Amino acid sequence: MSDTITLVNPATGRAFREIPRAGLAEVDAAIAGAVAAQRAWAALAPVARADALRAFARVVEAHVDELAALEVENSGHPIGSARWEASHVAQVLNYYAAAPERLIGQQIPVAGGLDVTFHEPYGVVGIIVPWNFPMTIASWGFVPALAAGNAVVLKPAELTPLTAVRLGELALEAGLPAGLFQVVTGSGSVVGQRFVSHPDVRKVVFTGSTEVGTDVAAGCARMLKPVTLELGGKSANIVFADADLERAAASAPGSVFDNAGQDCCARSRLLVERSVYDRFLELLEPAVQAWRVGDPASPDTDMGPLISASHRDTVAGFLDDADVAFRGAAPGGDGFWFAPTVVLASPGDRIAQDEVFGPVVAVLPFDDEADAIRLANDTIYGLAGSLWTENLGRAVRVARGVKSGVLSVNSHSSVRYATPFGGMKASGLGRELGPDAAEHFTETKNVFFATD
Ligand code: TXE
Repeated sequence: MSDTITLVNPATGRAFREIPRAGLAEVDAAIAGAVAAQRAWAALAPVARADALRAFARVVEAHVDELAALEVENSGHPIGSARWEASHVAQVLNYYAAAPERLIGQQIPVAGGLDVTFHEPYGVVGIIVPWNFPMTIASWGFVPALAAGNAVVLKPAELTPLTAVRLGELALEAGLPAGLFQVVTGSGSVVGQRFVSHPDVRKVVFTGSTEVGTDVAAGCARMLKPVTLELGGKSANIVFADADLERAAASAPGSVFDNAGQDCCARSRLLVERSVYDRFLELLEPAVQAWRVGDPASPDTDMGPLISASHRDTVAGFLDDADVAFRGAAPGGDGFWFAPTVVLASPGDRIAQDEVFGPVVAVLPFDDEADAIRLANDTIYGLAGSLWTENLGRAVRVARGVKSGVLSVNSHSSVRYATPFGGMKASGLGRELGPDAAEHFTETKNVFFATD
């Protein structure tokens, strides 16, 4: 295996940078440094850790444009999205900067003494990040982990390491102690696996494919190591006949084509009540045509290229036997472009079951509320979903009936740092973000003080 990784700009297809591919010795050295740094970090006063995270947030805020430009070049994200992602990292830091002073245990009434609980950090946390949202997904792990008193070693995806590497440098610039937050670039089978097998990494957070995530969980089980998994999705966007159809159609392209569909929350199945199915497709077509695919550096762009040539081949393979209703436009040239595509599907079709991770939506009709819930639940996944209706009772019933971790009524919101995020079924284990995330990076210790 080469000792470097070649980075390619997905909008041009051209290689632009080599980065190191760490070997086992380097990973082990990073973990050893993290063990030492964690002891000192956990011993700091809570307010000192809070101040350090706030300082880190301010440095990230000052580098939003630089981080965004790196993501445009490395990942092909549209500049507007990339700026949002970089700002989001600063917001996550600000939000969890409150956590060190609020990791409040309990005082439990017992006979003969005083009983209290403490939220103890695990020690070193290993975080494995995919290529689709390199900055934001990294921050959902490393920020609450640090806030809870842990050290972090983080492995970005081979294809998209640049923003994570820069965040590691910015942490040092902000005054975080050396060794506390380290970014190690390399392959999943070496660096990622070492997080699983190394006894000093006491918790693993993995975001990526369901297949690899299952192996990571099995490896962590052998080490009795807790693991958080954020995996694939095949989320449904359910449109009832009583919905505001114009609004639902106008927002549908963004719900699945954002980030070129390379989003675990992509609403890649569009379930439409049969009585408005034809009308809805008529409204959807102009919205898809208006979706602007092009140069990610342009502020007018809605969607950039796919991440790699091989991923484009995989996405294209889904159209081999598909019934394409209509497509949007995409540029030609050497980038990994793919036009947004709307496919008519039946429930058992591969396009209606498997995660495409590209700008392809499968449209399926349903007959009534019960049928909509049944179809929405008819995949192995359960990450996100949306439903559109003006009927409040129906909104409540369907939101409770769909087995997904994150649902949204009359909108497509999935991620807010203040609310919990994560999947059911094959979409994952555990939750990130929200008020409790820092606690998820601690274990409870119970201490009894005898008074008699
Ligand atoms: O994911 P992998 P890939 C889905 C999506 C995509 C497919 C493949 O359908 O097309 O997965 O993407 C590290 N031990 N999603 O190949 O391989 C790897 O280096 C430890 C959906 O990129 O799962 C990278 O850092 N780590 C998903 C991370 O795991 C290992 C987001 C993810 O890589 C490892 C990404 C190993 N044995 C992909 N092998 C979503 N829904 O958000 C690899 N890695």
